[in-house]
Amino acid sequence: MKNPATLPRRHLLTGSAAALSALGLAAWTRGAHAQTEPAAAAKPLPAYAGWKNPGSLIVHSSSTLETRRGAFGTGVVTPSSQLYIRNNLPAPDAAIVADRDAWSVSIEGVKAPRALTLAELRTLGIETVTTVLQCSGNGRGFFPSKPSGTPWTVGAAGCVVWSGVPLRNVVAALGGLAGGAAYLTGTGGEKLPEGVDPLTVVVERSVPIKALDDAILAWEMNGEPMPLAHGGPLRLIVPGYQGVNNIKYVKRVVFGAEQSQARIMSHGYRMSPPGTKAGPDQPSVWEMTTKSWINGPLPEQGTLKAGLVQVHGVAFGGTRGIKGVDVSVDGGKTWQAAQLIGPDLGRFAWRQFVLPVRLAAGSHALLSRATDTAGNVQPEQREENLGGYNNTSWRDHGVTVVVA
Ligand SMILES: Nc1nc2c(c(=O)[nH]1)N[C@H]1C(S)=C(S)[C@@H](COP(=O)(O)O)O[C@H]1N2
Ligand SMILES: [Mo]
Repeated sequence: MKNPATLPRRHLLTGSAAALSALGLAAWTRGAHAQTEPAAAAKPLPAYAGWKNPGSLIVHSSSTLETRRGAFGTGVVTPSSQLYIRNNLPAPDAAIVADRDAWSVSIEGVKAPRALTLAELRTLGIETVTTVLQCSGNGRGFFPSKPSGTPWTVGAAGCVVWSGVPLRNVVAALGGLAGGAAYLTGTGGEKLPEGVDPLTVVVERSVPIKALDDAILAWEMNGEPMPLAHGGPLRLIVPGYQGVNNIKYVKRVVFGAEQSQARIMSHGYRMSPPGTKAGPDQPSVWEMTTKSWINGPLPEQGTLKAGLVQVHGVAFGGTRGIKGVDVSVDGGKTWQAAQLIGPDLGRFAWRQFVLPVRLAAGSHALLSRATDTAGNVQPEQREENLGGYNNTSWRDHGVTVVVA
């Protein structure tokens, strides 16, 4: 990938997200599996993700790859080769994963602040947690208002197993919190373009301090060393929180009284109602809320044979587990309870569900509606907002199949 620092100043002066994604787009390189791609004018995988399975992914740009709905399958864990990618800045050079143990993260806002290497972190504890990683813009493609940003439908999400050290162990090893901490802030280790105010481009996010109970500094993903494309060597995982809060290549963690002043925190990723301006007074995208969708059968399978069909999909509740999922095969007129299929990998993971139904010839609108363990029911309508964030509408996520 081209180093942004070497790019013409003309681009850098704007410092806008559009200019940066233009930089990413210029960096197309043919991925390892590109030859096996269907003849369609699909964009090839970018080099840093060349190891992914191109048939399972929609390549929107070199920094936005979406899992195909039909690729989710019915196992709980999303294979790394099929997991979506979202980078706000070009991914760092692979040199940062050459010596993983040498990576260091500075911890501030504790009694004895200092930098720790990954080798040291490995001595402080190990925990494994399965979480839904979902971009807050997942489902943006269903907004009729066409908000700017990637028009993801359902595939900017996956269910992933992370291993690392609980952040609270690290805090304890450094003498405990210094006091007055209301937020936990993580900073990404990307090289920032020169000639722009770092605060306008740095990926730095704050979450409420209660997230410290579950947060981990992870060096493994789905049983392998954290891939560079997903934040290796080290990633901050905040279980149950929207994707952007899970900082890749994390190089700094601060416990403090204030939220980050970075633009991605103060103005980006805010739930701003139509007619307002995005800004610090609007709610930030933090905990995910209850959501589900159907992954099969799908219209792209063509006309289905009349008879028994297994309607299946995924459901999750952010920081809460799933109590149940109802499925409708008549556009929401009537609902039936689906079965949750195992294994249950905990409250931050998604559950797969299935409803066996007999479908007669005709067109059938299939819908799913999840309820979490706190009794929150997935809503029918999306919450309109400027950024197209947090679309959990069951109506939007339905599919229509034709049976003959
Ligand atoms: N350092 C860093 N962390 C980041 C980002 C980024 O651009 N840089 N993107 C965020 C966003 S918006 C999302 S949705 C997730 C995407 O994670 P993935 O690419 O591993 O799927 O990472 C988050 N963490
Ligand atoms: Mo995201």
